[in-house]
Amino acid sequence: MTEDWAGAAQNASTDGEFVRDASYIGDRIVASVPDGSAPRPMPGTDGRVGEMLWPAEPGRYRLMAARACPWANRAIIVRRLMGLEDAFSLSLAAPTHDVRSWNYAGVYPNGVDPVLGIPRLQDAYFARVPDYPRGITVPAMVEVSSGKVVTNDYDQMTIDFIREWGAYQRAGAPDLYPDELADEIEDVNKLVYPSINNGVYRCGFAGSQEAYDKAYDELWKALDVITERLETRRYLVGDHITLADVRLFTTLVRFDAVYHGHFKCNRSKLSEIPVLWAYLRDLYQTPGFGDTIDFVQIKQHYYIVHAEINPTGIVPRGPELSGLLTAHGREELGGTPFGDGTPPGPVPEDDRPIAGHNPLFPG
Ligand SMILES: N[C@@H](CCC(=O)N[C@@H](CS)C(=O)NCC(=O)O)C(=O)O
Repeated sequence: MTEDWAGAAQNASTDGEFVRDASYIGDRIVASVPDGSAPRPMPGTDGRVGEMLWPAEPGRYRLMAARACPWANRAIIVRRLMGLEDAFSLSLAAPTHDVRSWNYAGVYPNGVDPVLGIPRLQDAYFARVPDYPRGITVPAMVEVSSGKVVTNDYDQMTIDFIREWGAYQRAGAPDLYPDELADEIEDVNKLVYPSINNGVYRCGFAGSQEAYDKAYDELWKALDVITERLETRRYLVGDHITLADVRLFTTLVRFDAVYHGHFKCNRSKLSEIPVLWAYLRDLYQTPGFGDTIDFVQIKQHYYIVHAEINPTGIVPRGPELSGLLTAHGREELGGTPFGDGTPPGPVPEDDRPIAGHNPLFPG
């Protein structure tokens, strides 16, 4: 495990390939927990961490996130699209951190999360599992009353926001994971997750030229496939936004600002690929997507926390990103962003990215 730059969530194999630690506190928060009071072990298990069901209850949990992180960004976007702001609150960690991972210095009064009263996210992990040995990662759902992490499984968490919190979603929330499209959404993910979402990390954290070359080739091959798919269709799956678009968006939106340079994903910038650049602008301008982004925090996080890759810690000023707001013309491809649903309303003031950190919120 590498402990020097970002805690323990990353690993490298002997041939220099970046290997992501994908094990989680994988409890789930679900619409109803069978017989009786929660939490209860899932049927057929002995109740080890990662196998409990918790009930979806407004006010019971807090989403621990950070603007910088693409995996947390998914949870922030889905919470907003589904209108779950009143169901669970949002905590946003500072963009940079040391080996003890995410903290609240400079973000909340006295550097303490105002609801949980903790200075570091690790306190919620240790409350659940003393000496928790893995990465202290965002996103995580924490039970407010006990201060314990319930789950940090970013992917299951977002699916559960969509499927299990229905009673608390806003009227007009889109179905981001329709039954009839779920298989296709997961098929797309078989390419997007390893080669693009994780692919950029595999380029950036490669420990050998061979590992980097392989990751780079896979990334660009996958981006070419996705470009071709998006040439004739407005969205990745079906004719409105789905979880597939959310998953891809959080990587694409960071691409020119971070992955192109910092992670050496530099065959070209996204802004030089007309189809992908238009797709990104389309999503960016869709309520719930671009309005969750803080480019300053994103750049600070990657360029400062990854001291191994960027020892000077200098954060680049560019790129100029106001082009994200230009017309994209993708309406012509048909489809409507929210299908039978409606867009979310304006971002609640407390959840708004800092003015000047996003072209949608000029300083
Ligand atoms: N760990 C999850 C995704 C979440 C994740 O990696 N979050 C990163 C930030 S983008 C994190 O919290 N890193 C802090 C740490 O490892 O200490 C996975 O790899 O599947």
